[in-house]
Amino acid sequence: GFAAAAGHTSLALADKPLTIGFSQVGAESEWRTANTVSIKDAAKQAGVNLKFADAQQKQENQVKAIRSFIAQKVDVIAFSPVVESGWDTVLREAKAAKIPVILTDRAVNVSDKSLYVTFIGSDFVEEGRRAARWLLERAKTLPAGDINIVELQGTVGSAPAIDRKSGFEQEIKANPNLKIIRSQTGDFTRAKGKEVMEAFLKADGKKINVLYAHNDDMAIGAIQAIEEAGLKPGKDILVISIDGVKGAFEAMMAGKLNVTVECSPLLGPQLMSIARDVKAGKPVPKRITTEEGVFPAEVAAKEFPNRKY
Ligand code: GZL
Repeated sequence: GFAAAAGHTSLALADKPLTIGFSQVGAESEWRTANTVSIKDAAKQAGVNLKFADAQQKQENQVKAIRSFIAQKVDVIAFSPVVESGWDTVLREAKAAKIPVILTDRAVNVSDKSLYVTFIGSDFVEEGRRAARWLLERAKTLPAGDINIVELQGTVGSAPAIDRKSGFEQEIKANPNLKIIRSQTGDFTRAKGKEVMEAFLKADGKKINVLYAHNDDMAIGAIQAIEEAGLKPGKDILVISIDGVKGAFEAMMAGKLNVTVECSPLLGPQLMSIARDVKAGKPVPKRITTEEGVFPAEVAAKEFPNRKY
C-alpha cells in the first residue's frame, strides 16, 4: 500500500551507499588477513562502497592512501595505523576536508584527540598482562631459581608492541625470578620471528626457559627455530603468544604452544555500524573495546571448532 511505498522511498533515500576509504597495515600475519576479510565481508553485507588500500606495513603508503581518500571525498576514512606517531598532519587535512576518521585495531598518539572520532580495538596492555598472568601461575610448578624469558616484540613503534610489552613487564614484577634476558622485534611475521629466535638460541640456547611472542605468527616461526635447534617447544621452552589464530590452536594441539591470548580481528561489523552512525551525525563513544579470552593448550581441541578466524 501507500504507507509501505512511502516507507520504502524514505528508506531508499536514507540508504545512499556509504563510501568508506580504508587503509590497512598490510598482510603480515594470519590476524591481519582475517581482519581484512572481516572488513570486506562486513562492507558487502552492509551495502557499503569500500575503497581498500594495503600499505605493505609502510606508514608513507598509509598517508598516501588517506590523501587519496580525501581527494575522492569519501564519506568516512578508517584505518589501522601501522605505528602510533606521525599522523597529525594528514589527520588535520582530513579534518579540514570535513571527513570523519575512525581508528580500528591500533591507536595513534596525536596532540589533538578531535582528529579522530573513535577507536575500535583491543586493550593491548591487558593482553600483555594476561600473558604474564598465565606464566605467573605456571611458574609455581617450575623448579626454584631464575626463569629466563626471551621476547619477540611486534612492529617497532606500533601500539600493540608498546602496550603488550608494558602490560607483560608490569605483571611479571610479582615474581622476581621471572627475567627477560633478550627482547627484539620480529615485526609480527613468521619469517622474522624464526630468524630472531635462531639468534636468541645461538646466544643463550640452553638458558632460555620461556618465549613470549607478541603474536602467534612470530611464535609459529620461533617454534620451527626451537625444533631445528633440537629442543621441544612447549616443553623445553614454554611458548606464550597473542592473537588466537587457527595456527596457534593447531600448534597447541600439537603440544608446541602453551597458551594464546585472544585478540579479535573481527572488527568489520562494528566498523560498518559505527561509520553509518558517524555519517548520520550520531554521537559515538570515543573508545570501543572488543571482548576477548585466554586459551591455554588444555582447551585447544575443544575450542578449535568454534574459532572464526
Ligand atoms: C593487533 C594487531 C596485530 C596482531 C598481529 O590488534 O594490530 O597486528 O597482533 C598483526 O598479528 O600483525
